[in-house]
Amino acid sequence: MTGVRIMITAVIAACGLAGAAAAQNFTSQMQATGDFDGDGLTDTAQMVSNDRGYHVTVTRGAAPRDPAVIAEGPAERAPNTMNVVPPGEFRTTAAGPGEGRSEQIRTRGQALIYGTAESSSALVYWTGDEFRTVWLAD
Ligand SMILES: [Ca+2]
Repeated sequence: MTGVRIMITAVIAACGLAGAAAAQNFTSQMQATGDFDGDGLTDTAQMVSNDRGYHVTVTRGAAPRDPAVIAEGPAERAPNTMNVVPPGEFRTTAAGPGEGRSEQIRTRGQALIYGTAESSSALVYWTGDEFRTVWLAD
């Protein structure tokens, strides 16, 4: 009897898990850390997506309860790359969303580049007061 009861319990548990998995939205996540604002504290960039959409946030080590929302959008446009890059010069594209002109940007600290591997990429860098996002030329 004990063996039968254990087996029934196992079947019920398996059905419960399958139902829970089917009801849950698919979620993916990427994370990268660096010192994006140059204050010596580790900052964390995170991209979370599910079937309702995605968002990218950067949380400064100095303000752990106040993440900055960098980007949001539909799930099908969710970024699939996220990298920390050292200080350098970057050329923005005039074709991306925003001001519609190309610009040369010199970053003073670590920055974040996220995007889709086969398409667009965005640079996120600290201006001294806030995070700014620009679209990069290929
Ligand atoms: Ca920092």
